[in-house]
Amino acid sequence: MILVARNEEKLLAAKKSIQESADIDVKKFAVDLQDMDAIEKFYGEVSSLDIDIVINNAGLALGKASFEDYDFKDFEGMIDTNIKGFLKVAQLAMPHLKKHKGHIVNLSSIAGVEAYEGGSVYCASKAFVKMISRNLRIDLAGTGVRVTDIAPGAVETDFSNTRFKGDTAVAESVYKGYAPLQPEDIADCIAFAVSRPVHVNIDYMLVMPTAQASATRLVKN
Ligand code: 8X3
Repeated sequence: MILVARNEEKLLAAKKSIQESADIDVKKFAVDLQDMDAIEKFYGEVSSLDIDIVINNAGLALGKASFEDYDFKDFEGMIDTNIKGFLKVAQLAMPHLKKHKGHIVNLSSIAGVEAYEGGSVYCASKAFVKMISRNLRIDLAGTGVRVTDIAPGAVETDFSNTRFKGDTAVAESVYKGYAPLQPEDIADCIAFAVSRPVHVNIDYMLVMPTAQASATRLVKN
């Protein structure tokens, strides 16, 4: 298993935790997915390894202002990770995936199918992920490579801390008053998709907390 993220300490913790429950070799690479050269370097370093499944998970929301007032740097940050980094990871994975009849799992969002106030570029970037996933299915037809797009609703992660830039009160309020999804719930969906028999391709999964019925319809107590 190859772990890729920016934070060396978190990578080390994840590696340790995985190796406590599974007897597998875990390699870790500290890579900023906004850095296209760093992604190329990473793929160069793992070129001799057999990569058969890619979980293309990096993505973030920055801010939630109205379009007119949005900090353009935040637009760029989302585009750099959610679109450019996402594309680079996917494109450089192709030779590996074709060689092994592998599987790429892209993480989009409910935001990729529903617009909401303040969502502008975040929503558009997730619609991008959704459409590229559809296109990959078409382009890869006949290669044996599988493509899955998993679109989560509200998942309790660092997502809102990042979006609201350390305003913990606002960030925490996003997940209060109902049971949000946990990262493990989405990991279960990924595990389901990649463990189907090779003739089965799960194209798309939209997964929300039971208390969430749409991007903006959340029932809180
Ligand atoms: C994250 C979920 O509700 O901000 O993709 O769109 S939401």
